[in-house]
Amino acid sequence: PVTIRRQDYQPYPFAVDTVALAFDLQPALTTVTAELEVVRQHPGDLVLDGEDLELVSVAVDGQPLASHAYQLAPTTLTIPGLGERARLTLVSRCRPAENATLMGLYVSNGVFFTQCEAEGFRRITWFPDRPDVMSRYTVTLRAPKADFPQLLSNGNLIAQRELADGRHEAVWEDPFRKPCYLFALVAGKLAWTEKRVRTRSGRDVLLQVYTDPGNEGKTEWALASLERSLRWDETRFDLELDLDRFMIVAARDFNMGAMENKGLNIFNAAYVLADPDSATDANYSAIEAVIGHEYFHNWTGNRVTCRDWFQLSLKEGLTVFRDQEFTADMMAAALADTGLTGDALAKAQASARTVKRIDDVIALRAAQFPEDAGPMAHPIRPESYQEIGNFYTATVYEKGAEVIRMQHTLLGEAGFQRGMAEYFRRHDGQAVTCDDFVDAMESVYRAQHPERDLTAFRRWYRQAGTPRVRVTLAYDAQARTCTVTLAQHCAPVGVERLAGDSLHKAPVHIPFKIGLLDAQGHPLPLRLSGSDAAASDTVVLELTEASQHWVFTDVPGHPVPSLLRDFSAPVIVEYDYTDRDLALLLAHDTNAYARREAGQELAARHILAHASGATTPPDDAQLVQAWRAVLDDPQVDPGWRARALNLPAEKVLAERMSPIDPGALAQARDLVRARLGRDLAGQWRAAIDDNQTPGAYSPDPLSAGRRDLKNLALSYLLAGGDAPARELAELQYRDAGNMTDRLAALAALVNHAPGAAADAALADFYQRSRRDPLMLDKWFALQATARTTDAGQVRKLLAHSDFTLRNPNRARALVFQFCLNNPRHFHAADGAGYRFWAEQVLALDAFNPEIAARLARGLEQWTRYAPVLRDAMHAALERVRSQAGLSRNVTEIVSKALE
Ligand code: HT7
Ligand code: ZN
Repeated sequence: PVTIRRQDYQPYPFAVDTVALAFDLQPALTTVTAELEVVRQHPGDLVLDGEDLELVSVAVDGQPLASHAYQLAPTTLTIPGLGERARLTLVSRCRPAENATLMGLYVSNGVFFTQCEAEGFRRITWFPDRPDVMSRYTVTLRAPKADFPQLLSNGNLIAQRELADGRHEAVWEDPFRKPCYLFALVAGKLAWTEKRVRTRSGRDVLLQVYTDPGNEGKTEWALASLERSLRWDETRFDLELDLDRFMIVAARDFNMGAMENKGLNIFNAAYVLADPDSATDANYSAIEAVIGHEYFHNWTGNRVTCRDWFQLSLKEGLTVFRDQEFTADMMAAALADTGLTGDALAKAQASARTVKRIDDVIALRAAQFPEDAGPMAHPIRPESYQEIGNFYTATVYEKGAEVIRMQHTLLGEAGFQRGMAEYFRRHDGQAVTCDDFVDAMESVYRAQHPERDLTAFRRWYRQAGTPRVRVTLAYDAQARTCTVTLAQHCAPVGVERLAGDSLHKAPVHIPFKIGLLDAQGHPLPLRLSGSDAAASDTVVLELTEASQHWVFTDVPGHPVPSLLRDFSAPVIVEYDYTDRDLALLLAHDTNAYARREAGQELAARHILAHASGATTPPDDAQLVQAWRAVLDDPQVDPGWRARALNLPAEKVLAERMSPIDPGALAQARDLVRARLGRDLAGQWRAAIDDNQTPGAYSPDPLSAGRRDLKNLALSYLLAGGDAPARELAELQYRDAGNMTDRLAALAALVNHAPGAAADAALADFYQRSRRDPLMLDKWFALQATARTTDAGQVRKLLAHSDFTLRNPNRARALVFQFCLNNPRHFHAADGAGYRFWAEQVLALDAFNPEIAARLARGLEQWTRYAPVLRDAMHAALERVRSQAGLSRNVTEIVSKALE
């Protein structure tokens, strides 16, 4: 496979000013006529990309070209000898109904959809398929009206007419220049809901959400989320919708979450459709986040796009940061409608923001930290790739968002918004680089701090790996000072290891938020020696060198530090806390993020000690006591409490185990959970009683937090073997007024009380789900991750009449959930899980390489496991690698894993 390198970027020799596309849509064979106005910018041939296309004809300025006047290779069409300007007409054919890759033009449930990012447009027509070629598009769609009554594309509908033979035509014009990856069309039978709203500047715009007929009743939340997104971008970022019409269409078959095509977002139906009976609190929240994310791309991604795909984090990291902030603001805003006022409201809002931050960090640590330590490790701006589809990663997205968040921390909200305004002032309408973004931010940062710059900060874009920050405290009782030293280090990761000693990683700029507590847990006012800033209980230390120290004055006794508050940087902190320190922080830290973190560290120590089979097992009474204190604290809100009392995920714990022994880890976690369940049974019961949410369902964070806590309590009780709790779970399953409670009760029964009642509930859930694919996905996923489901049982589910590997959501629900989220059985010592994995990777790769490659990543950490598992994983990886005709996507993943 060819490796593409960032440093090899060359501008395209031509601008493509206008693109006129005409589609004769037929599922079996669609004809596309593309007319391109090209203008020379640099010397060179015109090379167009194309994949799985049948070329019908080529003409230049209306004159057909004979076949010897161009060169047709498997994936390129070269037209040499063009002058300054030319009008190209290219006619090609593709086969949408046969297209199972779900890239380019495809048919799902009888509806035509497109997916062009990253390189799908080349499956629709011959074109320079790269983001720095930006053009104005006019699109004509023709199709039989009875089967395809709605014909949608980007921008504004400018004409519609009936044609002969029952066909009709629609013409769309997008007023904005765009790269081809933002092109979209949808054609089919669709139902929709809509709302007209007025933008801040007084323009009336139409918001629409389309879905398969019969499901329009489930689009209310999506439409409301879209309107909230529009308002939020106006108020927080001063960015207004630039179109007259903004459409979202739900697709049942979709490779990812959603796609931000200009004015015509296409979404995985899982991120559009919701009602209380079929969607959980997590679904509601994810829908709002993804709708926000795609909407925010309209500016960060579409108005200003990427010069090349190495710059992907320019739009993705920034847009994830924006969607995270949107969700936090929406959670805070929703609390204002729950009857809370004054201080109580302010406290609940602060807590909701922390809960959001905790959830984002949990996701980062579970997915990105392992990625950053494995064979696919890459900087947020990768240096090379073989297949760009493999680089839509947690690093580019979530670590990318952390890198933006750090700039926000360094500049402050007002400074960051000034930087954003400067970025748009400089680059609106352009395809740019990550450096261009940091340049805009740096212009503000330097104005704020003339003696500083972002030189060290820029290294976050070039260096892979998670830095470790070692913290040491030196207390001087006589001088009443406490010296805090921070030292950073980042080990070589991924391909860097091949460079050995020659690799030098320079220090990065780390905003490190810190507080100090006294021995009773009170916050200490912080005064930094040499600074005239007023004392405060939190400061951000800016670490830019390998090691630096800061002296705090007037410190009355040896403090307990509260470190990396709010997770102010994507790093791993090393500090020698005692268990008592951790219990103190969990009981008293005023920073709710760091407070929870202390409890998680304490729990991790207990679980890891059990998993290591230590000769003197830890005394879990101490952990029980710390958990009891949180349960008994009347001050804290239920959503935070649920996050604080949940045990660290196995994936996160595995990062700290060497070699990883998933069986021992699962057992140890079970043991600790059962102990907490038993010893705190009274508290868990009280938590259930106190956190009922009667009345109409609302996904607001207070109600959702109560359900989180109540359902966590239920699972602890069942895990502890509490007999009456089984009945409680059965009743909750039967009487639940919403999907969150019903699914939680079912999960608790299946996982902690398997038997006739659990089986009956599972069967009942299946009956309720039969006509709703998203509910069926939940039914499959719950079983795929169950404590009792091994590879044999998954195979049985694979044969179920409702299972199909062709639908990505269904494949993710069963196959991915088992391989990625059921470590206990996936890593069975007999290797059955790995053999299953290899079969499924190969089966998927035969028709959908993007999805296959995501599953292929399931074994990339193989070298870190205990020897028996490692050997079996190695064999499975070799089996996949040796398959003839393997896609470029899967080849890149397995060969890097085996390197
Ligand atoms: N920008 C979108 C990326 C995307 C995608 C990439 C590869 C294959 C299929 C895809 N569907 C969507 C999603 C986003 O980040 O908003
Ligand atoms: Zn995105």
